[in-house]
Formats: sequence, structure tokens, C-alpha cells
Amino acid sequence: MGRSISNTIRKVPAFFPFVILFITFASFTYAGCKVNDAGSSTEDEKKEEEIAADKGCQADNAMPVDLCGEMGEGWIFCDDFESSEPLEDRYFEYVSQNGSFVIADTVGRGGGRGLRVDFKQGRVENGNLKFSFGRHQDASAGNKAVSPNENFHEIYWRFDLCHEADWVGGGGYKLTRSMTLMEGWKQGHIAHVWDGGPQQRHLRMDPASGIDEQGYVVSTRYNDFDNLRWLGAVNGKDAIFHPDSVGKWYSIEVRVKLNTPGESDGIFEFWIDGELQAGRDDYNWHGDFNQNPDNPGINAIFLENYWNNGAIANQTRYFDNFVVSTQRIGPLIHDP
Ligand SMILES: [Ca+2]
Repeated sequence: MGRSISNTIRKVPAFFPFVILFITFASFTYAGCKVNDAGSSTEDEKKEEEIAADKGCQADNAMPVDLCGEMGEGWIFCDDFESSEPLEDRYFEYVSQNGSFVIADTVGRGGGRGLRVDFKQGRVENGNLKFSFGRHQDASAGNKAVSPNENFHEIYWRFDLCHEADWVGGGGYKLTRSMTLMEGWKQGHIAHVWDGGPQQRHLRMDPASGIDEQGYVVSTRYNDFDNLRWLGAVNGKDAIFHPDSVGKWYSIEVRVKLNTPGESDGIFEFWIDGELQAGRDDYNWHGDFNQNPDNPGINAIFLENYWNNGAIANQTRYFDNFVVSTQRIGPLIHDP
């Protein structure tokens, strides 16, 4: 999203000389610290950049800062977090958790802005962001939806992720999921991507559905565990949360395709830096639920920082460049 900067000039003739004096003083005091085309930054930004670099999440010149200036083929949404518009304008729910999950200057993958998450020891909910698209039954979930009259049966999404270099505790449980969200937050397919494997050092896809194999909605509310079908989890092959692997940026991409009505041919797979980690193409996500074109398809994606039994340390991770598409996106890194 493009950055928008507005300047307001007000008339204050009586104080004009003082204003000139103040501007001169302010310009002198903050010389070299304003954001400008040459790329200089404020003292705070420099401090933030140094902290991020010390922690291993250095800016990566191979990733453009202005990723969303030109949308790729099939893209329905792109957020490089460079926009100064509030997140609430483009996400139907944003939980900053008292400022723990926020947009911050210079922490992005390309050196611009990104999302910083400060996990707090013992805290379970560390903030989340909820994006919606396509047809919705729930007014609140649908009120910011992109392409609200369309049904999406196949979707790709990607984002960049970096955990600081001394990060501990595996992947910290929840990371992202797509779903079919219905009236009252009943759920159809839920494509969970969270941590798993030995010492929770891998990403794991863990598909579930609140629609039975015949296509009837059995979910009665959000996370209705008593009524969910678990379809079979698979761990990704790379241990990106191993202590030797944190401290650098990864591109995470996920694909979900709902099954053909009545067939067990639904897809769930994911890549890290363009390399396939895990995938299956035999899931019965929805029975024949999507035979009816009035029924919603895939319509929400969450980015999450929910540590089931409380974060084990005060520590930080970063997100950038969230893209949602109907086609494969790829890592988006420029060749060196
Ligand atoms: Ca960015």
C-alpha cells in the first residue's frame, strides 16, 4: 500500500516571527534526522534498526521496500506495512495487545516498515491481525472484505517472518491460518499453520473442518473443538525455529484449495523460501458444501501470536510483506 503523507499549513500571523524562529531551531536540532529521499532516519528509527540488526533480523536489500506499488498477477491484496493508514482500515480485526503487536519503522525485511511483535513472558495472547475477502455471512467479518461478491475456492498467501537471534521455545505455537468463516463465526475449513515436530522447531500444517464429510455445517461457534474433524497434520521439513536457524528472514507461502464437491481432492501445502515443506491433495474439507454457490468459500486469513501456555521469555519477532493471491506468489526476492 502506498504511503500517504499529508501536510497541514495553518495561518498564525500574530506568531509568525516565533514560528520562523521555532522552525529554524527545530531544523537545526533535528538536522539529518528527518525521513527524506536520501534515506536518513530519526534517532528512534536508528535505535530500532540497530536493535533489529543486533538480533539478526537485518534489512535485506534483495527485498523491495515498496512491494505493493505494483500488484502481481492474481494478487487480491498486498500489505508491505509502509502505509500510514491505520491497520483497522484494511483488516476487520486488529489486536495490538497494548502495543505489543505494531507497525514499526525500519524493522521491515527491505529496511522499511514492518510488524513487530513483543512477546511477554507468561502471556498467551500477544496480538493478531485478521484479514477477510470474498463472500461473508457475518457482518463484522465481512465489513472490510476484499472482493465481497466472489467465492474463492483456492488461495495462496505469503509473508516474511524473522525471529530474533536469541529466540527460544520453538515457533511459539500459533502463526497463521485460513478459514471459511460463517454466521456467528462458525467455521468450515481451517488451514492451521503452527509449530510442531521435535521441540516445536518446524512449521506444521494441521487441517481441520467444521463441515462434515456430507457437507453439513456442524461447527456452532469459533474453535468449536467438540465438532471439528481433524484431517491429518504434516510437519514441514526444515527446522526454521532451531536456535541455529532463527535470526534471519524467511518467506512463508501457503496454498489451500477446497475439494471438488463430493471428492477428497482438497489441497493444503506450504513453502519456505520457495521450497516445498509439506503438502497433501486428498483432503475432504467441505463435502459437497460448495455445490451451492451461495455458500462461502475461503474468506479469512489470520496472522497470530498466540502462545498456548504463555511465552517462555520476553522476545521479539517481525512480519512483513503479506500478500494474498489466487496464483502462486513465490518468495519475491530479487536475484542478487
Ligand atoms: Ca515493509
